[in-house]
Amino acid sequence: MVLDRVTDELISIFEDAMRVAVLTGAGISAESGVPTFRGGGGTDVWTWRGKHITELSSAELMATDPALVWEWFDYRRGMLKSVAPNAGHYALADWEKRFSPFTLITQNIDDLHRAAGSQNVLELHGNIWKARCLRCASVFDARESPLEKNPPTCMVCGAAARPDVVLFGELLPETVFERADKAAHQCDLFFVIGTSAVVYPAAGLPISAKQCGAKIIEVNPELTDISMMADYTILGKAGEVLPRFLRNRA
Ligand code: BJW
Ligand code: ZN
Repeated sequence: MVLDRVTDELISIFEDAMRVAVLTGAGISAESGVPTFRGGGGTDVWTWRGKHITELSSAELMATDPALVWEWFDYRRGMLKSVAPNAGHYALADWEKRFSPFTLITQNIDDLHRAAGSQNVLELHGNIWKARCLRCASVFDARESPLEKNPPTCMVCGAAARPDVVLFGELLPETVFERADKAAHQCDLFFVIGTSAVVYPAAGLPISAKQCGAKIIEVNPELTDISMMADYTILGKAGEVLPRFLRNRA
């Protein structure tokens, strides 16, 4: 069912839910001024030096030109350091206090959920403010922007490091995905927020949840591949729609 607002029926479903899982994508950060990857909702598509995201954020480019990959991420870090969470991020941080279990799964690497106060965030595609050593695999905070040295070096062994993000053609962190998949299988309400739902395996999570009997609520200004199977699609912006689930905040 496609809706243009949060109805009383939806609020009842929300209030009666026991186990809630949420998958977010780039759209939730759009109202903070972060461009999405594939556009939608009137937001700009990310382009950089005329190259496409599948080329820039790829395992292949990491293997052939790691300095360029760092430049691309350095450019994005420069943009992200001045953005703040929006009402959508803050609403989800409130939801976390209300449900147990509550699982927040994000494809975003921008750290804005944590900045909004969410305590437990499953970052499927990593975190742009972390680096991973190419030799010893240590993961460490790398918040310096712009980078002083390209590539940054490992704080443990001194070898070159890479951004701790999951590029196209790379595997997701196994334990993180397992926890997300478990939550999708066990929840009774699953929200899909601000994602075009075309990148796998993340896009498979709402499908698993549906197969296990969960209700699916999508929040997106546009219809997506998930809309056909969602029980409800609310056509709207995350920052406007999500706070409305908490009656006293509407
Ligand atoms: C709003 C809004 C507002 C706007 N409010 N909403 C099956 C078939 C074919 C291919 C594959 C397959 N399974 C796997 C693959 C390969 C590939 C894949 O899925 N490709 C597809 C494109 C077809 N997957 C992978 O490579 C993954 N790895 C993998 O599967 O490993 C196994 C393997 C190993 C070796 C070879 C092959 C497979 C890894 C994928 C990692 C993706 N990483 C990226 C980059 C991260 C680093 C970086 O940031 O640079 O993650 S890609 C990019 O897309 C980024 C995002 O997290 C991800 C998802 O995008 P998202 O969040 O959905 O954003 P958009 O822009 O697409 O959508 C925004 C939405 O917001 C829109 O709908 C708007 O309408 C909406 N919106 N304003 C609410 N205010
Ligand atoms: Zn190291």
